[in-house]
Amino acid sequence: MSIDYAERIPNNVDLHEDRRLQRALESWQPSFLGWWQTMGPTLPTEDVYLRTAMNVGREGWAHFGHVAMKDYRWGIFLAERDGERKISFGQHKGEPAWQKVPGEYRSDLRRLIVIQGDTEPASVEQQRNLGATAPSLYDLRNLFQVNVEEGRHLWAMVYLLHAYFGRDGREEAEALLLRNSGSDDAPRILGAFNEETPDWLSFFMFTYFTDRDGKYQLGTLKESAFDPLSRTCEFMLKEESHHMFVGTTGIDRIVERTAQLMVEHDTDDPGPYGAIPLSTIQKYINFHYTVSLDLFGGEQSTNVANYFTAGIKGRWMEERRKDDHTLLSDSAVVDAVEDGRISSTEIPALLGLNQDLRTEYVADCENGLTRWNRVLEEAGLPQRLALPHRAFNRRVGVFAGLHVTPAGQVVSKEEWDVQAGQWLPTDTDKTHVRSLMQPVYERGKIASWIAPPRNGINGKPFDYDYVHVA
Ligand code: BYC
Repeated sequence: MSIDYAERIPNNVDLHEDRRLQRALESWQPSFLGWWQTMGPTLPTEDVYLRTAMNVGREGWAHFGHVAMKDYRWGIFLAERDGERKISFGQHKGEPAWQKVPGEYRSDLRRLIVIQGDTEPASVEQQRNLGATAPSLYDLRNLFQVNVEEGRHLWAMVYLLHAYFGRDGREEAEALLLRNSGSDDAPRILGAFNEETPDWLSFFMFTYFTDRDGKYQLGTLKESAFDPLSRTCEFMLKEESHHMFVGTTGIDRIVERTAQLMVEHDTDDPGPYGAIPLSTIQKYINFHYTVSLDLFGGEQSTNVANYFTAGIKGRWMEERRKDDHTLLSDSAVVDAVEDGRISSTEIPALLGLNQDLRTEYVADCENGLTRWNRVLEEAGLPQRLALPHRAFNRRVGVFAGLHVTPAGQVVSKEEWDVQAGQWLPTDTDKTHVRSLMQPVYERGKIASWIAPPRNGINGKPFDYDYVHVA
């Protein structure tokens, strides 16, 4: 399954054997490159130490080297095909996985692929100006690595649209480059992808919380009966883990630096010493976690029940679940709101699958909090960070419209409005964070508000020339 780099579009799907498809994708390629030039990273660079996929096998799949970003070889890489693969859930359980799109599921599958595809370029757009304020060359390189791979993930979805959905697939592929994050006229589809990522604290929170939604959604699409989608997602997940590593260790290093300055100056407010106060970090957690919870859709969803029954979207770790994988007679308890109070209700399990996935995600998010609190504990500090209640600050699902504190108490709108500034980043918090965002492009140097990483990339030291800024 090695990748053919002699082709104009690197791929491991024998693209040259289907001239029509190859031509269609080659005609989309300039649109993609045009989008990258106008909506991609704004900082001019000569080259960046990037990894490029070489094969999709388990070990040593990537090559590292300095590359001019516009010459990055975006391509189409699917995980290896298992010719024996069977559908593992839903009404087609036990049947061979589909190599083509069944007519009756065409529009649902296209919708899921378009939603997934839409998030990828959206995140590049959100992050496009961050290069101007990078805390180190190491971090700058990681930002660009994330950006080029999100670009590749767009290619992954565009390949599926072109190869399996005919003319409307090609139209959707064009439209993916026409919607833009935060645009009034043509915004991105999901809420979190229209929010700003104006500073590096937001970037690390985004890669921790929002990329992690990506991990879970891709994990469910990897279970799909539509085999090309499954294989695409399997390889995307491999790339995705670096993005979450960037988020996790980015926040580790911010908390470490904050704790260090709090101890050194014996203060709760290390802001004047060039750090980000814990209270601000907590507010950013509150914001990014809750907008990411919205990405799981409603607690009760007929869409998700239909996707599961059809076999097009499974559950996280479907094959490890100890049930019949059809869920026809199972029930689940999901969140509800009754007379303005948070409660729960029992519903058919199929309708509750968005919350099933959200629950897996929440448990995973907790791991970060444990890590960051360990950093505080090791510094001898009594403060702790926490995830807010899942009903706090929600716009999608049963909690939308309810006013709930981070501790989970329902309050009036007036009370919520008075206190919101203690829970979510205020203009003052954002201004302080932005004031710290001074670029550091010198090898081996780092900004005041973040600790250096423990290790460099691919065995290189921290002071390696990861990026040559133009
Ligand atoms: N914003 O039945 P419901 C990633 C709509 S991130 C706006 O509860 P469903 C990445 C919904 O469309 C992963 N609208 O929703 C991360 C529906 O509309 P219709 C991206 C929303 O369909 C970082 C209505 O509300 N992938 O990869 O069960 C960097 C009723 O909703 C939202 C996916 O999301 C929202 N947040 O679940 C780069 C996977 N939520 O039908 C990349 C594909 C719901 O009434 N998507 N609505 O017009 C899906 O599986 C599902 O569409 C969703 C929603 C989970 C998003």
